[in-house]
Amino acid sequence: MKHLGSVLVYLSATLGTAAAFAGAETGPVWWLPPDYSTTGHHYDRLFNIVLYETAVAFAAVVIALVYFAIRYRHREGRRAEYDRGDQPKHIMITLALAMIVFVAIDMNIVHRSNVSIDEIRSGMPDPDDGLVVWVTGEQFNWVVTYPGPDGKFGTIDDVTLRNEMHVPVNTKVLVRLTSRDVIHAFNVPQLRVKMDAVPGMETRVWFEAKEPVELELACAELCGWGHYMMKGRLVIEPREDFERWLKEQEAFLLASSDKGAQSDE
Ligand SMILES: [Cu+2]
Repeated sequence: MKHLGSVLVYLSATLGTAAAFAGAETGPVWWLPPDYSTTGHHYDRLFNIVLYETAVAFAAVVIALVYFAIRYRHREGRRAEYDRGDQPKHIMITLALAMIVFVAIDMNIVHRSNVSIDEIRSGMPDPDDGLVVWVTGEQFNWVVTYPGPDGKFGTIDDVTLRNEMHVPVNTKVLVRLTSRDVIHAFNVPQLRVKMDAVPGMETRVWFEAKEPVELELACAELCGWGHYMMKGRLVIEPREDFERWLKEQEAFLLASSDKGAQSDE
């Protein structure tokens, strides 16, 4: 029984340190890609919390293991004794340790994830306001659709592009996702955005970029032999540039459909 107290103090102290450390605001870490989004810091913070807490718990376990291995090593004249570990004090130690890990690590992470997810979900723009883009995954392209001049999807003036997406900076963008064949995943690491595109249903994800930049739009779901080359260009640009670009696409579409109509005559 005499070690129970010291073991518990040791574990609560190390895990308490971990929790305090992980609670601190953490800046960008060199192994994470730069974050251009307004919500990315939530994910980075959770990533760091999980990393630090599990690292400290791992260190605590290894240090305890090495300590006991040395403390109770073989010595002349000392006999090893077999211990079934089923006495009340053993069960108490085990339960107490499990409770400390559960409360200090698991519940802490679950609580912080819920707070962050609630905050990100509550920021999701309404389809009626802000920019809405339909993105459809297909083997092996991202098909990007804008509603065109009439502002409605599914009409003749929709602007559809393959593997090219433009959005204005400092604007909430709602991405409505679906897939034509298998499950794909819309992924832009630098915006901390990842959402499955599932055939037969719509999923939604939103982001707001803080600065103009050109990024790669990846597929994060192994979707077939061409998965490796399924990528698009995501251009985040000032609002004027975005509007000019969209006008150009609409004009091009109009001109080509006019030509098509003339050649039919
Ligand atoms: Cu894919």
